[in-house]
Amino acid sequence: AHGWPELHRIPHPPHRLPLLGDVLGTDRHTPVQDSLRHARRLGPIFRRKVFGKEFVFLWGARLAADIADESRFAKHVGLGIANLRPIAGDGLFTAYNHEPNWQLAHDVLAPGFSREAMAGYHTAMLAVAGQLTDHWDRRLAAGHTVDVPGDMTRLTLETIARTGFGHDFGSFERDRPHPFVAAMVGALSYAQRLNTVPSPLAPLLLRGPSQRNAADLAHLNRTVDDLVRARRASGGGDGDLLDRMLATAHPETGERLSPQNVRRQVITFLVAGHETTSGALSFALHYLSRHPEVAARARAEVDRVWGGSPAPGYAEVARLRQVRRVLDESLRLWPTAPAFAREARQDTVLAGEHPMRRGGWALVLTPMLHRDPEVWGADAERFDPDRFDAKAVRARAPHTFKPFGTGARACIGRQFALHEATLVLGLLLRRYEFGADPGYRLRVTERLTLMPQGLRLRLTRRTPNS
Ligand code: MNH
Repeated sequence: AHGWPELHRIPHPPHRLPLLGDVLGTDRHTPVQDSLRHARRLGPIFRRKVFGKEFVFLWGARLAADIADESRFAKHVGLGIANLRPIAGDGLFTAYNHEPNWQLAHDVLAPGFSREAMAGYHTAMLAVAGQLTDHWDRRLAAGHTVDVPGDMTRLTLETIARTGFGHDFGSFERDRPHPFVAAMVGALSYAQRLNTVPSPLAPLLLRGPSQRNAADLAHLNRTVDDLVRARRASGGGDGDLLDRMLATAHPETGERLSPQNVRRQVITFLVAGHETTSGALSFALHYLSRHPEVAARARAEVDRVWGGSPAPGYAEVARLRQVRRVLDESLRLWPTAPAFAREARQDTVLAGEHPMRRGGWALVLTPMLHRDPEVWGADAERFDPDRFDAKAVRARAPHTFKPFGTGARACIGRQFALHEATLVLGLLLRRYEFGADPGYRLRVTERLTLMPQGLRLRLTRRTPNS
C-alpha cells in the first residue's frame, strides 16, 4: 500500500513468504474470515500482502470513527471494487468519486428512496412475501425443510425487480436459481477471485473462468437490455426506478442518464438491491432459530402490533422494534457487505497516529469493528438484540455500527432493505415457528457478500388463519 509513509509500524502476519506474501493458512474462498483471524491476533490496524499487493485493514473503533470523517476521507474505488467495473461500470456503486455520472445518478435516483417512494413499494413487497409464504406452506405440507438462502434470494430478487423495474423473474416458479442469479453469482465470484490471484499469472490461471465470466456478463447485459426495451415499448411504468432512470432529468442541470449508463444502473440495482438483503434475512432466520426466547419475544410483538390484520400497512412495519433489533444484531455479527474502502483526500494523520499521504487507503473490516470489545463488551461474539434498544444505542460512540458504509457514498438502499427485511421477518414470525437442524453449524460462504451456507429450517405452522 502506497500512501502509508510509516507502513513498517503496521503489524502483519509473522510468516511472510517472499513473492507470495501472507498466504500461509489462508483459503482463497474465505478472504474475509481469514482477515478476521488475523485481526484478532494483530490488533486494530494490520496489513496483509497477497502476491505483492499490500492491503491495510482497520477495525478499531477509534480508527474507524476517524476515517469516517468526510472532510479528510472519501470512498476509495480500488482493487476490490475496480474488479466490479466490468459488471457495473460507472453505475452508482462502482463510480469513481470524480465521475460526473455519480452525482447525476445520485440526484436523479435519491427520490426513489424517499419515504413516499418506499410507501409506494410496500404493496409489491407484500405480494412477493406472499409468494414466499405460499412456497413455504407447500414445503411444510409436504414435510420438507426449507432452503433459507435460496428462498431469501428468490424473495429479494423478485422484490427489487418488481418494485424497481416492474419486472417478474418468476423465481418462485423455478426449482433452480434464475439464470440471471447464476450469471451474477458467477460474475461476483470471478471478481473476488481476481483479488486473490497474482496479476501476472491471471491470464494463465483464469483462462477458463474468464471465458465463463464473459458469458456471464453477456447474460447480465442481455437481461437488462430486454427489460429496458420492454419498458420503452410500453411507454412507461408507474414512476419506479426504471422510469426515473429513463425519463427523469436532473432537477437543476436538466441532464439525463445516457442509455449506456442506464444499463449500468439497472445491473447495479438488481445486484446490490438483493444479494446483501438476502444474506441479512438468512442470518436473522438462523439466529431466530437458535434463540427461541428471542423469537418468542419478537413474535409476541408482531401479534401485539399487527394483530390479525392480514396485510400490515406501510407504517405498521417500522413499529416492529424487536424485529428490527434482531435484524440489526444479525447485521452486526455478519454485515453482509463485509468491508468498505476509504482513502485520504489530502495528506493527513489517521487518529493522530498513522500518517497517510493523499490517495492512501484502507479497508474498514466491518465484522471486526462490530466485535470490538471496547465498544461491544467482552461478550461481543454473543447474539443479543438488546444491544440495539434505544438506550444502549444512545450510549454508544458514533461510527461503531456501519453495515451500510459511511458518508456520501453510503448505501442508498438502506431504508428499502430495512423495510423489506423487517416486513418479511414480521410475516414469517407470525406464521411459523422455526426449528433449527441440530446438526447445523454456521458456515459462512463468501462471494464478496456473506451468506450462511446450506442453512435449512424445519417449519411449524402457527395460526392457520394469519
Ligand atoms: Mn447497499 C452502497 C450495504 C441493500 C444499493 N451498500 C452500499 C455500501 C454498503 C452497502 C456497505 C457502501 C459500499 C462502499 O462504501 O463501497 N446494502 C448494503 C447492505 C444491504 C444493502 C448490508 C442490505 C442489508 N443496497 C441495498 C439495497 C439497494 C442497495 C436494497 C438498492 C435497492 N448500496 C446500493 C447502492 C450503493 C450501495 C446503489 C452505492 C451508493 C453510492 O455509492 O452512491
